[in-house]
Amino acid sequence: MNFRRYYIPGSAVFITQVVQYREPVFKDPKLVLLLREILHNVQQLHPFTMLAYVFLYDHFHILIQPTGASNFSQIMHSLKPNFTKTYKKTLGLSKSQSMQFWQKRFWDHDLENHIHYIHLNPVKHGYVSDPRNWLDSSYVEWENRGLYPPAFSWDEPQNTDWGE
Ligand code: NI
Repeated sequence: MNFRRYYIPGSAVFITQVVQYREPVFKDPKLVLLLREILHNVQQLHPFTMLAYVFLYDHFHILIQPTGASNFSQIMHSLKPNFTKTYKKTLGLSKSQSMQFWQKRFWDHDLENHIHYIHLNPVKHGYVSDPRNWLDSSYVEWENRGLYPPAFSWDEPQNTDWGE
């Protein structure tokens, strides 16, 4: 794939990453925690600001803004194998045992206004009817910043075929 398609240095990038075979592995809160930790570690190596995120059972969406020399493809190519390596370790598997944890590709969109899409995603996938009730997202943080007025209408954004 061509990572340079729409890439503008320093601009926010919307990324969707799906687990291989859509296994709902992130029903396990320990694995959500592990994903958060690995993201944090990757952030030390490849600085970025996490503008919005949501972790679902078999995929995640993040909106990140690289702030250093690394671009989003370097960030993802650090995140995916690092997560898999650590996950294998927790399972007691050796390094040589192969595991395809994530789907090979990820979707990226060099657009900035995807925060609503991210926060609405648990509703879209039928897990909750109110995005506030999905705790593994940045919804409440953005609500506290005043992004969402009390009568915010949760209509599905139009023209958003962004992968998942
Ligand atoms: Ni989704």
